[in-house]
Amino acid sequence: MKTILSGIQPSGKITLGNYLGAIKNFVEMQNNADEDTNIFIFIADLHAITVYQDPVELRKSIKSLAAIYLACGLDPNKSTIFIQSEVKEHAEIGYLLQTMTYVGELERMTQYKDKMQKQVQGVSSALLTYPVLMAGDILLYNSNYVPVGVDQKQHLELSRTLAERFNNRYSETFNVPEPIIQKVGAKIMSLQDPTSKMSKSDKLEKASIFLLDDEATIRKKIASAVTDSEAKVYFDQENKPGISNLLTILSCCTLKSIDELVEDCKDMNYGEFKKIVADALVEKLMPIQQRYNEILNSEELDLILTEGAKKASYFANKTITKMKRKMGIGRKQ
Ligand code: ATP
Ligand code: LTN
Repeated sequence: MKTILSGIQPSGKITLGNYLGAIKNFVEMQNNADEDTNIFIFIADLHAITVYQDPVELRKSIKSLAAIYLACGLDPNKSTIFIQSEVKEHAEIGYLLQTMTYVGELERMTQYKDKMQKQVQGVSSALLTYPVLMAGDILLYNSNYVPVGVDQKQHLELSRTLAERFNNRYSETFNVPEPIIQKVGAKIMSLQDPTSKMSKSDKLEKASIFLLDDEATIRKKIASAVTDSEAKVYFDQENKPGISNLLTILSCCTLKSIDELVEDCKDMNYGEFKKIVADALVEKLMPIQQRYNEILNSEELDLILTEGAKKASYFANKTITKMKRKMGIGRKQ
C-alpha cells in the first residue's frame, strides 16, 4: 500500500502557480495511481491561520478551495478530500512532533524568515512551528509521496528528518516521505516581478493570474506581464525571466515542451506571443470555472467533505494511538 498526500492553504485566491505547481500534479498522480494507492488531499486551514485571516473570508476560501479541487479533476471516489481542522488529530500530532523538533531547525526555514518580516502585528509562534504541523499532516497518514511546488522542499526535508528521528527514538513507525516536484511548473513566477514567486498573498493583483479570473482579466494581466526589451522569444531564466515564465506557463497549458514552443514562437513579437499564452490559459481555465460554478453551492460538496473527514479520521486516529503508545503517554491502549 502506498500513500500520496498534499494540501493547500485557503489563505487567499488560488493562483495559477498553485494550479500548475500543485493541483495539476495531484490530479495526474490520482489518475495514474493503482488500486493499491491511498490519496489524501486536504484544505490546510490550520496552516492558513498562522497569519491572521478574516474569519468570514476564511470560511469562504475553504469552501471555494474544495470546489476548485473537484473542478480541477480530483475525484472523491479516488481521493479522500477533507478539511484539515475537521480531523482533530492534525493538531495533536503537531504537538507530539514539536517535542522532538529543535528551535534552530525551525528558525532557519527560509519561508519563516520571509514571512516573519512581513508581519506587522508581531510573529505568532505558530508561524515558527508551521513546518512541524506540516510534517504532522504527512506522517499522520504514513505518506510515501508528497506532490508540492519547489518552495516546499525545505519543509519536506524537515518531515523526513522527523520521521527518521521518531523511528530511531521509538522504533520503526513511519515511512520517510519523498517530495514529488514537477520538472516544468514547480515555480511559476510573478507576472510583475518574474524573479519572485507568484503567490496568493501578493498584494499586487496583476502580479498573479487567479484560477477564477475572468477571460478579460486574464488577457489584460498577460498583456501587461513584465518582459524585456530584446523582443525575441527564447528560454533563458537568468536573463529573460519574464519570457521564460510565460513559456513555462504555455508549456504547462499545452503539454508541449519548451523547445517545441520556442521553435513555434521564435518569429513572433511579444504581443503575438502573449496572445498565444493568453489563449492557452483561457482554454485551460474556462472549463474549470464552469465546473466550479456548478459544484460550489451543491449539496454534494458538503457530503464529500463530511465523508472525507470521516475516512481521514479513521487513519489519523490509528497513527496517534500508535505514537502515544510508543512515546509512553496516557494509558496503554
Ligand atoms: P501564500 O502566499 O499564502 O504563502 P502560496 O501561493 O505560496 O500561498 P501555498 O498554499 O503555500 O501557496 O502553496 C500550495 C501549493 O502550491 C504548494 O505545493 C506550493 O509549493 C505550490 N505553489 C505555490 N505557489 C507556487 C508557484 N508560484 N509555482 C508553483 N507552485 C506553487
Ligand atoms: N505548507 C504547504 C501546505 C501544506 C502541505 C501539507 C503540503 C500543509 N500541509 C502537507 C504538503 C503536505 C504550503 O504549500 N504552504
